[in-house]
Amino acid sequence: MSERRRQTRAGERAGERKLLLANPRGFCAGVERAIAAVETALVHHGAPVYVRRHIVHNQGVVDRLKARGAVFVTELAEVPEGAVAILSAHGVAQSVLREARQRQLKTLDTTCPLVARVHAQVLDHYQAGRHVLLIGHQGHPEIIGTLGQVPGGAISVVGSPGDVDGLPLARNIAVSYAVQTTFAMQEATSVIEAIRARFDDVVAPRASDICYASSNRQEAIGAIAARADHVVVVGDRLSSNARRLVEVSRAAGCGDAQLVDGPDALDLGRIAAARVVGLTAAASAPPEAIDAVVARLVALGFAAEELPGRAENAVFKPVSMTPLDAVPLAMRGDQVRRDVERCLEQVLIPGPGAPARLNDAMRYAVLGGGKRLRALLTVLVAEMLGAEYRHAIWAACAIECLHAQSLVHDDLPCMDDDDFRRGKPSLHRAFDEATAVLAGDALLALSFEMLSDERAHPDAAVRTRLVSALARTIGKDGLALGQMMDLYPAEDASAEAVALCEQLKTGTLLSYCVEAATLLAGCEGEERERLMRFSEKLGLAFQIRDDILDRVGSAEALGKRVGKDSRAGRVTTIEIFGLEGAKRQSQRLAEACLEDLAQFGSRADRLREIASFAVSRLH
Ligand code: GRG
Repeated sequence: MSERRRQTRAGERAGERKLLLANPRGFCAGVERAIAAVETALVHHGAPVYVRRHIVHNQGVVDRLKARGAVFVTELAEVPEGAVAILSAHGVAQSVLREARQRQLKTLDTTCPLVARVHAQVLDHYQAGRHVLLIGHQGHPEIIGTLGQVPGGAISVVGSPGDVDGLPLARNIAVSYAVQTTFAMQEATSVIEAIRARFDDVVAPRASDICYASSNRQEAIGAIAARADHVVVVGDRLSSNARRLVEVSRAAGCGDAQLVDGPDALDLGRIAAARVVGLTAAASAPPEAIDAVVARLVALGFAAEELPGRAENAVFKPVSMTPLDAVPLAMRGDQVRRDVERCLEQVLIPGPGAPARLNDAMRYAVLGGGKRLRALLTVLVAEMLGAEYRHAIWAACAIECLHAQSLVHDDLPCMDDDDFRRGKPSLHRAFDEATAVLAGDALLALSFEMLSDERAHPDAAVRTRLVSALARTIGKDGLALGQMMDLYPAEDASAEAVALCEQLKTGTLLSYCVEAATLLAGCEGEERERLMRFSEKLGLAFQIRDDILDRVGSAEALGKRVGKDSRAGRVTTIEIFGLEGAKRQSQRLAEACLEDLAQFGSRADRLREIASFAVSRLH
């Protein structure tokens, strides 16, 4: 013990008994947000609402919410179909979200935004081909949730430097690490050091994964514990961050520390001889429990003293009361666009030492633009059928690469000769024609490479079907043929020939989105047939709308030149049926889409929205 500390302790022993109150302590923004979500849901949706597992690790909080009408369950199977199900702040595996969707629950997700950030990073690293080392406590709900973001085996959980040394992994594999948000800072540091010593290629999180609340509470009690005879941590035994505060206190030099959930749990014998007691509280400990423990200690003769600490001003957006599956299509589209963008960013990282031009051109073509309608369609059908979201996003990215390729080649002077696309110069304008040809080729190759990768689906037979179906979609009887018919139309183009050309040129890729989703979900038979019929009509309706927009749309909204079809003398549905006739035709197709979806009930509501978007869109 240092001289200064010895003197301080002596001074404190001479005076009255002190209770040093650590700051910050108690609720964090993520816990407040999760509890408020249950309270608001009880008002908004009415009791009962079902909460999967402890909303936060505190029995007092759980009991209070139970008294107000919340029903706590262990698994979603216990929740009646169609009821409100609230997922805890610790986050859940993707399989839980899938189950919620399958059972048509009205799901509210209170996952702490800082945990959600870790989920997103883990997925990024997995998609970039890295093995993830997750520093945390095996079996904790947060770890189970994070593990469930990627396939089994893609993550190893390590809790100590010894765990790292024992990993059956080669030194030269690419790894990244992530940390449980409530882990102890010092322990994490030693595990990270072991990771850096054990592997050559290590990517760290962009910022510390340990959340601000855990770090601040650990730092504050660590400083007090050094001069306290005893530390009291208010919290629940189940709470990881509470237990870390006990460990940190001991590691900081305090001889004894106890974890209590309220005043009655205090072991007074262990405090009897203490002159200086430090007190902190877990991020899930409610204020009334903390106040009651402080009051009991003050009644025992301790003089309470608030110590200064870091100010906390984190505020999270409240949990939306709109169930996950009922968020507007536009918002769902935003999420898919974001996830597609992130995934493609990972896939298109330039190779080390390779000249950047080709990769730059591919990025120019595929990143940061487009409605991502094909991606959204793939994801929505996959979700409706119960496929995994990450597989759907991966396949959706492959499809977006292929789509970008077709746009790049379509814009070339030897094809449609367009110098503007997605609101910026076409690729051959921004680079040059040879680069545009090669970037298109490389995007085409990439789409197949992605579909044959395990990240598309763990079952090789499914991957083979994904690949061969795409080959059929774009080849001599698909996209390429449609483009050929467009470039070299028959002299006497009939309505059927025009419809076939439009169907092949545009509809086939939209159909492939649906087909890919059925393959990912293992959907066969009548359901699959109905969905494929829906996709064919959707594809044709979408292309007819494209023709209409080329005639009457705005170049600004579309991000491409308009009026090209008539200038090029192309025969489209408009030339056959007139503008109004084409509009009626696309409307009829959208209505027929709804008939194909009738059997799916409310599960297909999103697809109905897509059909109506396809024929009313302005861009
Ligand atoms: C793939 C082998 C192979 C050959 C390609 C060049 C070509 C042959 C085909 C061209 C197909 C093509 C570009 C059809 C037009 C489809 C269409 C309406 C595109 C516009 O789609 P949007 O509006 O675009 O969804 P964004 O930019 O929003 O993604």
